[in-house]
Amino acid sequence: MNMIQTMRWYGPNDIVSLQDIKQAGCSGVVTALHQIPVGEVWTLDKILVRKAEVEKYNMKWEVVESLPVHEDIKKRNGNYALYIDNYKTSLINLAKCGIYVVTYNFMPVLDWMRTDLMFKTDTGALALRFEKAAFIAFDLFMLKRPDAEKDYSDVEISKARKLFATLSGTAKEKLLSSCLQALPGSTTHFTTEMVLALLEGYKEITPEVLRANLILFLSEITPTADAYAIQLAIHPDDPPYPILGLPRIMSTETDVQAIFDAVPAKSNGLCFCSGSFGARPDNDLPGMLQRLGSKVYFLHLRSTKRDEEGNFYEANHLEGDANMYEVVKEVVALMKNEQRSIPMRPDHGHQMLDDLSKNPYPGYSAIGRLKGLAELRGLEMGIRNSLFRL
Ligand code: CS2
Ligand code: MN
Repeated sequence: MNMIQTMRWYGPNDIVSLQDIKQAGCSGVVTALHQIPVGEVWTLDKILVRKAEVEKYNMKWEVVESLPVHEDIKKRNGNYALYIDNYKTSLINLAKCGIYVVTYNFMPVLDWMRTDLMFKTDTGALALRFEKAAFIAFDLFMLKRPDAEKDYSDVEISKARKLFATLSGTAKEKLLSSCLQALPGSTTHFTTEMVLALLEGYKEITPEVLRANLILFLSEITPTADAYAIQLAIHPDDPPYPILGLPRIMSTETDVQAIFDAVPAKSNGLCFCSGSFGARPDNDLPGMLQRLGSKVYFLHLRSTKRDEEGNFYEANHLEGDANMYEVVKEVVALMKNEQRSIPMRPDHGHQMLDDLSKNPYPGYSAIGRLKGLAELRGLEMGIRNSLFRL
């Protein structure tokens, strides 16, 4: 039982080709039909076209990431009933095409948030970084979210103000464009007006309401998912705490357990992202794998380097604060105990070497991910051999 090695491919417009992914040693690909607007049905013909593209390179479309959840479902208003029906139809269509692992998230408005998409590490390679003071400066002085200052301490506000005063015009533009980066796989940006309007829609949605809406959504789709052997894999919040006053409900082990308890269907599972969970010091990554392992249907492996103030950057895959040796050891034990292979992908990678002159999707350049994948593959092989063969 091995980790099934995959990389994310953003489709025909991705500057990283299927050939590149094949050469990185992947047997499978993680992709999505990014061209279909959120909420619409993924039709059989469109799924089959994408599947055939992948199979031309002798790889399998292993995981869907993401089948996005419409904001109306998260808020449970507007056209949510139609979007849930559409979601079920898309799941059925995917299963009919032999694609069974489906990743999604329940983060309101935004997916992951970073303040710097080109943070220079000590080697000159570029990483994604979240700097708390910069984020607060964005929130208070650029987005100008109403009442935002209530969410921060005086010390935090004065730090953000000082930092903002030192930023050049270009640095301010960079900060704004990093924070307004739209969803992964899209090249468009939000505007501050758009974000403010979207935030307004969540005014009444407390974490309890959002959690209840997720539970209702799962109660509605899991009978279909179970009937078609689909494995749903929810991705944790990134960063794993509330931002911009939005509720976040998938940040800790307790959060995950609450959803598993409320909807015990087999199809209700987790995308274990060591990078997202690991940005919080109170998340015990190996322990989470021990306790939640049988529900882990997909793995995102990466590590972040945190500091006491809540800043973090994405470290090399085997470095940073996540103990990747322990994490992979738990995964190897889990796969052995349950006699199943779990798909994994290196989540993000540094922009380095020849990729520095290219313009990849943030976090998704070829060489940095190839390096991460190669290291993780070696780590897994070493652990497996030392545990089970020697
Ligand atoms: C991913 C997430 O790009 C990334 O960092 O880990 O954005 C993930 O694709 C989604 O949250 C899953 O729905
Ligand atoms: Mn992830």
